[in-house]
Amino acid sequence: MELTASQEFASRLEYLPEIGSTNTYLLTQSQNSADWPDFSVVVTDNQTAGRGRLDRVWEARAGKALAVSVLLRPSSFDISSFGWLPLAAGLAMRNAVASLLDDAEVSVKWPNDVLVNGEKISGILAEVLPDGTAVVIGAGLNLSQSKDELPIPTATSLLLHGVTGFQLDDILVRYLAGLKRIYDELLDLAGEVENSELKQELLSVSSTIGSEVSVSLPDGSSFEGKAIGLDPQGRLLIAMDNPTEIRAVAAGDIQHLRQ
Ligand code: BT5
Repeated sequence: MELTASQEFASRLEYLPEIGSTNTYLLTQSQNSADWPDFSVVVTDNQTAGRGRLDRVWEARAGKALAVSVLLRPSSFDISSFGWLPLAAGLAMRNAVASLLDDAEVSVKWPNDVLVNGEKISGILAEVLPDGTAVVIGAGLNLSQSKDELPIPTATSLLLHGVTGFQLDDILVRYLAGLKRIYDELLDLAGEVENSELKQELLSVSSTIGSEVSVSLPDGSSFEGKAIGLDPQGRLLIAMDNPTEIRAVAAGDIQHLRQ
């Protein structure tokens, strides 16, 4: 597979014709190994055992979806700011998708589902290496599945929005170039995103901020409120009915109730 344009942005780029999970592969390979520098990339168009957040499954058809994982070893900030990395990836994927579509609303649902006209086209899974110094950011993007080849009714693909005849390299380079630009900004900010233009950019593409939401936490509990912003670690801030109470959510699922 020719990935000449994408190669420019990766310190190391490995294309795998078939793999269970690009995240699992990169996590395993890069542990205790200097062979995988910052911004190493693993990519496939045939991921057979893709993983979602909270042990869910990410489904992909052979040759019809992109799976890409990027190893990030931030030099200027530590794990306390790692929450920004998956948000950065969501923004990069949102911009990549938006650059391919003319007439569609492309947004990010917190933390990092990319939605086209409200339907999910991409999901992102961030996993920290056991030593806490690096993160693998995996992104799945639906390319050419038809509606009945997608796992849920509210999923969509680039093909379903009229994008045809594309090369994997063309799609991948849009994502990697965007992620590199945003990651470099994060490095310059040393993870201090509060008061930055990057934070404004993240807020501007979010369909969650400003919405009434239902939040389901990993422990099974849930509550409702209004999503009002991001805290200094990238957690979602929810204003509760009680005007003095604001909750910060680090991990969980969001359902949009109404704008
Ligand atoms: C995600 O999880 O959306 C993160 C998906 C990350 C996949 C990438 S691919 C490269 C890397 N390697 C991996 O093994 N994983 C990463 P979550 O927010 O938990 O959403 C999962 C849910 O999305 C599932 O329970 C389904 O409802 C739905 N889903 C599964 N496959 C989908 C698809 N192809 N398109 C849209 N929705 C899907």
